Amino acid sequence: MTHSLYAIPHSLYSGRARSYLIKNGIPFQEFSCGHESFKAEILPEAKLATIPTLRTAEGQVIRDGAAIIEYFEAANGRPCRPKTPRQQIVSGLFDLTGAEGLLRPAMHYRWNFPEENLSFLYYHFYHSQREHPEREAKTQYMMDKMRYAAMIFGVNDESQALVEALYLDFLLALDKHFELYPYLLGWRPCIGDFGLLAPLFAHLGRDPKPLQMMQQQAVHVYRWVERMNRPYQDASEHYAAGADYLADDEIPETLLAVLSIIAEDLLPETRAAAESINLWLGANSVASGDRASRYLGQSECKASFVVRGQQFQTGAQPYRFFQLQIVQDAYQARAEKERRDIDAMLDSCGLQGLLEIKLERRLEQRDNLEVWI
Ligand SMILES: N[C@@H](CCC(=O)N[C@@H](CS)C(=O)NCC(=O)O)C(=O)O
Repeated sequence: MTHSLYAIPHSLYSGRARSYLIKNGIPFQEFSCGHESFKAEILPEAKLATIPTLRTAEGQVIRDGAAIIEYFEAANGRPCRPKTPRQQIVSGLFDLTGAEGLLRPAMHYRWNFPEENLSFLYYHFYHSQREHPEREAKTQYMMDKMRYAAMIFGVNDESQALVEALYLDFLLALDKHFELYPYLLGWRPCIGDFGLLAPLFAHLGRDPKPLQMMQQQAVHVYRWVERMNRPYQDASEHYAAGADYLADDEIPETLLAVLSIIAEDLLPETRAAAESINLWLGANSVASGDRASRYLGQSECKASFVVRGQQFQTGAQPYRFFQLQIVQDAYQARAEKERRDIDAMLDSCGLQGLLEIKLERRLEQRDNLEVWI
């Protein structure tokens, strides 16, 4: 019953799925996307050459980190989805933040510090391919492609200082939280922990420049990153550790403080991205089942917004709304009183209105692709 996870150590989204498998005791073996079976056997079913992609022990191919997690969650009684209303929403918001909201600092701290990072990155990009005549050229091509991605997410000479200031505020606030609790919602990880780990492991908690920052300025966050890659609770510094999520649907003040910082760019960026994609949907005839391209933001859909007086322009990605939809559906499924409690919590951390931002069309994952419905 061993599953095969196609992933590489320095891949952002791989860290999320890998950690889920480790924490849930799901046996797997990891293969590089450079492995010959990836192109020959996996790609025809995965449709896109992205990682993580899983081949289950039964032979089913699942592309996308969220879909891999959903596969096991649905099969096993949703062990990592908190049951209570506010905790369930907060878990979803951190999943969204990890998958989409922290790409700017992740890309910035990876690509804009070549002196510290370049040889480390070169090793990983080179070794994610097998031996072949164009290996060196392909390594440079892949590195250039990803370097360019940093700009698509809105990092440039003018915005860099603010990207750094926002990240540092976020990191220090998260550090205060993990000083009290080993996981976001208490004593065990939820879906939000796995999502948040995506940028905080492969990029911000592993590349030399941001790793040093994390170790020197946010040791509790560093420990959480470490712990998220270990099968046991790994919280020995918490001498009165519990075993479950916090009781009574509690969201600690320290976590609300983190969400307040996240809100500063998550909210205006999501609003601007929705406007841009909705304009595109209005101007293009999109049939039900058509693919929602992950490259829309690279050319056609841009989001312009201001954070702390700094203008940003970023690519507007449909995937953000696929993740947001999950949180919105969870909210809608709640009773009215519970929705009011959730609203009050979101208001208290500057996220009011986030759950009302919608695209004109819903998104769904079908046959390993995101499609418009
Ligand atoms: N929505 C996908 C995104 C996966 C993704 O973009 N993975 C990156 C590596 S971290 C990748 O494979 N990039 C290669 C490409 O886009 O061609 C997920 O969450 O798994």
